[in-house]
Amino acid sequence: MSPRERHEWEEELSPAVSVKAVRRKLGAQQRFRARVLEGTGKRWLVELEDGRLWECAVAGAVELEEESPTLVAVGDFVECVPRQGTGVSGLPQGLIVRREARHTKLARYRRREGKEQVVVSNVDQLAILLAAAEPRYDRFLIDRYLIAAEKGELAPLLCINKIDLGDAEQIRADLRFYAEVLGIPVLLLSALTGEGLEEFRSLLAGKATVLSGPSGVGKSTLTNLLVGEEVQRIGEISLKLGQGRHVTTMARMFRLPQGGYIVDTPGIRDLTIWELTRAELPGYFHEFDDWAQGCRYQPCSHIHEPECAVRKAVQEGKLDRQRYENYCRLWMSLPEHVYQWRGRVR
Ligand SMILES: Nc1nc2c(ncn2[C@@H]2O[C@H](COP(=O)(O)OP(=O)(O)OP(=O)(O)O)[C@@H](O)[C@H]2O)c(=O)[nH]1
Ligand SMILES: [Mg+2]
Ligand SMILES: [Zn+2]
Repeated sequence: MSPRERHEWEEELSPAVSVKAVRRKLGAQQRFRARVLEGTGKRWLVELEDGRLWECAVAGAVELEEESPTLVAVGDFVECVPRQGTGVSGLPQGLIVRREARHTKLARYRRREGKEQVVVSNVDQLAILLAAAEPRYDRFLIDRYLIAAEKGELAPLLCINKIDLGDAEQIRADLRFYAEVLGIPVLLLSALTGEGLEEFRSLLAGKATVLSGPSGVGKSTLTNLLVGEEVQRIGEISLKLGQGRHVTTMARMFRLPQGGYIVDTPGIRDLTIWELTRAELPGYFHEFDDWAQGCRYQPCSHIHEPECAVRKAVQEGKLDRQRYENYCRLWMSLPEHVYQWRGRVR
């Protein structure tokens, strides 16, 4: 493509043009359905249905089956048309012209930008990956992840890596509630000794799973083991902080040898749930359901109302105290009214 032609092409696809104009320009070209594996916002690696990889830019106007503040995310199913030449990666180039609706998502609320950010879409499971130590897991984070999973329609798995550094008995007891009351698989793993890896592999087979958790817990180490290749760089634990230093900087999706996909993601510092109000919160603490009917006030926030059956059950040791404390902490942090994204995509 000559520089002159390229210039015209870019102009045609600038954000100002309409979907119709792009259709007119590209109408005759065959479209290929593909899945987004990784990307930086400007350039996306996609896998075509026949397994070919393309490096894609996003067309100035993309047909969207469903709007979202996140135009394209890892896991999205898209339609692409070919472009001439090869990209910076050396792969054939393409252009994303359409994005399908997302069936599931792992998202978070970006306070700075004031909107929801989709980290990964269309996967089946969320493996909440934490560590027995360095850094030690925090149950408050688990409880927020479970809400994110339910909102995004992802099946949660609770994985505690680095069990070689912790007391397995004590951790199992601490997390018994999740397995026994909520029925969530709890896996104790060690990428170092291989403990728990067979069970983990069997839960991942044939499914698409996103690994998410704080920096330094071993997401990339486990990804390499599961993929069977050194596809991801591993970080060192900072001695001073006892945690990782955000080695992984973007979400990347890989095929698993036993079928299915795994998505390695950057470590999170904090997880803020998107579009969640105080009034909705009790609905995510399912163990409260049976007790809540006995509260004097309906609805009851289980925080300050008199004759609250949930609080009574906590006092009597019939409900998990730590869960209730996390509920209160989360309730305090939430707005009365829901944040609503009302913008348009271009
Ligand atoms: N003792 C022990 N160390 C582990 C285990 N798994 C990973 N590590 C170490 O933990 C450190 C961080 O591992 P990474 O895989 O880079 O962690 P990450 O979760 O990908 O971190 P970010 O990319 O920053 O989010 C490395 O030094 C690993 O060697 C384990 O099971 N036991
Ligand atoms: Mg990593
Ligand atoms: Zn109550």
